[in-house]
Amino acid sequence: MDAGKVADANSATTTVTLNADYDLQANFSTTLAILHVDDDAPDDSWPGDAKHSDPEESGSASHPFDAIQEAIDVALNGVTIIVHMGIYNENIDFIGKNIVVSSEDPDDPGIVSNTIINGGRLDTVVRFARGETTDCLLTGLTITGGDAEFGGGVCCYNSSPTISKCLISGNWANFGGGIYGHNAGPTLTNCVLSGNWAIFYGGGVYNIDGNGIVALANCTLSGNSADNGGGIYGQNSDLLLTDSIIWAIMTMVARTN
Ligand SMILES: [Ca+2]
Ligand SMILES: [Ca+2]
Ligand SMILES: [Ca+2]
Repeated sequence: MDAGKVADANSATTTVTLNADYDLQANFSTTLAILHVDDDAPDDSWPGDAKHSDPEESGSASHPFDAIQEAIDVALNGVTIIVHMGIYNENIDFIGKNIVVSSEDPDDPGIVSNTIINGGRLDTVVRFARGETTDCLLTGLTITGGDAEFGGGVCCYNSSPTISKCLISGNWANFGGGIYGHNAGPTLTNCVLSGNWAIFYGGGVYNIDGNGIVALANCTLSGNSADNGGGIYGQNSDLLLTDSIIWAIMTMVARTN
């Protein structure tokens, strides 16, 4: 039985009658086209701690969520999530949604460097692993504090998101300190990847078995390091570099097998 098929999406309430024991799962989505996330909104009882929230939080401008993942979870495709300045201690997953997650102004470096997702060395900071397309956009945030086997800062698996105007810095991994792609074709424009580190391959970027072209345009990679491919390591993948700079502690290795 699929309760979603009997529910009226336009109704505030719905009734489901069960004639046996079932596990019920209800997925709630918002009707807002723009969602706001702010870690210190006026009605948030505990700024900086997403466990204690504004009781009326809805993602509206006046009652924003205090965690980015909360907004992603209720967003429909095409929604824009505005992340207001602050530090968000999260490991987020776009869960297949083609949405925009943006800081207040991706063109303002001061805002970008002060709108931070810190993965707390717990996992990948930002994950795209359910078929996100180029319509899925992450823009104007700082991604740091990642620590994972694959992709400390960003992990793209079976997906081709767009990442623009982000600072991806200080992330660790076994493979792909800054960004890891597998069967993926992410597009990076106007990004800075610095100070990321991988134990084995791809301090800045590691891409294996690419699906489409990994494209970097107007990006700067500096001070990334790894045993192999400090800047970028590609294996069985195509890389398109345009107007980008790679410098400091890097070796570029491309291998096809
Ligand atoms: Ca704020
Ligand atoms: Ca809070
Ligand atoms: Ca909350």
